[in-house]
Amino acid sequence: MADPLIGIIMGSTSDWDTMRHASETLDSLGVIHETRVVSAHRTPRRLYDYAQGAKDRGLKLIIAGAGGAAHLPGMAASMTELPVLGVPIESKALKGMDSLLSIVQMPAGIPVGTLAIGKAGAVNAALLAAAMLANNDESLARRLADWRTKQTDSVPENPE
Ligand code: RP5
Repeated sequence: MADPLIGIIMGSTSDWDTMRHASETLDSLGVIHETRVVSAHRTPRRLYDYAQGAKDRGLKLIIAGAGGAAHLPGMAASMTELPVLGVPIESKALKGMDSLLSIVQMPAGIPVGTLAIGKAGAVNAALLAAAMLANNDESLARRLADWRTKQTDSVPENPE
């Protein structure tokens, strides 16, 4: 098995129901990745070790999902030069608006590419990550083009 190119991290096991869509999308594109639970506030040492070591381990990009006061993507981005894509998890109390605003409003200097709340964000994070890697990977570029063609072909012309 080749080394993973993308790390999918999330703040809690409860985020997996959303973040599995990122993982499944990468699987469908044949992009090798790893998945980890890494909490910014419950396991700060684990976050530090993960973010600091990510580039040296060969990862090219990190997808980070978190909910509520969602520090994980921004904190991860502060400790690695790798691109970080953030997925706001739909929280119970505020439907993910808290997650979205926590992730998207990074002060200038440490960027997090923020996606939509929930499943759409998880899927699109994977597609965006694949598109970024595809700039230097012709085989992946072809697989991504095929994925998009299949999606186009799956849309019926009539609603019923
Ligand atoms: C965040 O708190 C996680 O990303 C999760 O979305 C949220 C709730 O976590 P649990 O209480 O379900 O573990 O850190």
